[in-house]
Amino acid sequence: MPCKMYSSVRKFGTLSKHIPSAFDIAIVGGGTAGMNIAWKLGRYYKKLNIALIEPSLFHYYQPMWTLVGAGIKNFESSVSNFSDLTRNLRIVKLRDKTVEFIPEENCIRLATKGYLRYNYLVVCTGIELDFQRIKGIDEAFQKDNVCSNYSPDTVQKTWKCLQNMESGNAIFTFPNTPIKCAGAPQKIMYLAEDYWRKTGKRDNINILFNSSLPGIFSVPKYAKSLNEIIEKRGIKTNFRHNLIEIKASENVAVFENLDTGDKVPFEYGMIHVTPAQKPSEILKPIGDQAGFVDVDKYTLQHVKYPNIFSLGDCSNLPTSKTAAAVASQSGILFWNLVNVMAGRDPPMKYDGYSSCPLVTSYSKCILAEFDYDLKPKETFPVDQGKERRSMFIMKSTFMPLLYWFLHVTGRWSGPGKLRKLLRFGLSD
Ligand code: FAD
Ligand code: UQ1
Repeated sequence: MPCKMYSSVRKFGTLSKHIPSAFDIAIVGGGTAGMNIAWKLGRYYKKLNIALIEPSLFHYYQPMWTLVGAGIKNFESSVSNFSDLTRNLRIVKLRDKTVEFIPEENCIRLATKGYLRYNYLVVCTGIELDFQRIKGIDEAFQKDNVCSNYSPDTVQKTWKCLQNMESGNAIFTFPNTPIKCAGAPQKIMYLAEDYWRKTGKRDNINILFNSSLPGIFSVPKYAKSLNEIIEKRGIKTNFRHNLIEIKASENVAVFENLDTGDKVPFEYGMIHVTPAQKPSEILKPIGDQAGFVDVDKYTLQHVKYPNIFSLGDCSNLPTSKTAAAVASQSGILFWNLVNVMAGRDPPMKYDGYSSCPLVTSYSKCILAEFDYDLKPKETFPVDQGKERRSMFIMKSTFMPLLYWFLHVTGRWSGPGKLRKLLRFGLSD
């Protein structure tokens, strides 16, 4: 479908005295993906009229929350002001929420500023947390023994839960939907186990990983290592168990056995909740059946609207939803978008690269890296399936620096080049 250019758009007038209502490129969402893309485009295409639409005052480095929950980092180190990150970015920044996509008209509607017309659109609104699928969750969060690393409102409770826990069941859950960072629900469990062992409480605590999934991790190489750790450290797993209710007054969590349909109650001393997650309702006009933005898995271009691109957690790219995946996607999307704008075919193909630093203790980490085929695609010339101190230092010290100095300034597009350099001459 040919794109309607914005000469026909003048009737939309201006959003305000200084802001036009038509843009060469509109970027919806200024999180991990939007910030990187906005900087890439803003830095190299100064003549383009670009808008970045983001409602939040804050930008979160969510991968830090695993370490915040374990008391290793403070919450403040995971937050930056959106305005600080974009001060020198010479594009139009609109603090507003997109409430409607009208792709046939090359148009979006903003909650307060009205309609905005674009020639090209990049959609990166992330994935929404759906805590309300768990009956009783609001009352449960009032208690000291219920926490979640997944929300900025609850992540600081996790460390208190770990410290307060003395005995009984410590339950870590994994929901029955796609989630961001599929490793995060178990990383905090390994950290908790290490903490309770070091503080002499471990013998009184029974650790349970109650997951909707059928196994510990999707990539066989890393699943093998993780199963060995679980066995060695006496953690119990209940797969195909989905949390549906918390009875906070009784300290009971109810799980549905996804194979039999039975409702199974578990008493808990503490519970770490990973909520169900879903794409935003507003994505429907550009979404697939599940509601995620429907893009080609290699080019990141929309399958129906060629002037729309998407990346990150809101897209239907069939890989693990992580910041690491976003970084690799950002380079591909950038080159494909600018080529399509110049009338050429998208030249770059995304191979599904994603990565999950699986922190397994206060000093060790398995750095999982893999592609669409769930084949390891490791950056470093060592066996990354082993727990390593070097990888823990990479996760806790190097990655935050990389994120704040390279990623959110658009200078990082994943470890592809680093990998080529470090693994020169080595096979996969
Ligand atoms: P987000 O970064 O969530 O950004 C979405 C943005 O869109 C937000 O700023 C939001 O305000 C905005 N938005 C939403 N709706 C609208 C709208 N209607 N209009 C305009 N703007 C809108 N990844 C890793 O690589 N490594 C890790 O170790 C890791 N650990 C994690 C641990 C935890 C506990 C969590 C929660 C995540 C972790 N991740 C990790 C995952 C990573 O944070 C996400 O995959 C990544 O942030 C996705 O980027 P995104 O831009 O798609 O979404
Ligand atoms: C990465 O690129 C990234 O995004 C910025 C992450 O999120 C914080 C990661 O956790 C990882 C592991 C990568 C990949 C980078 C390297 C150096 C392997």
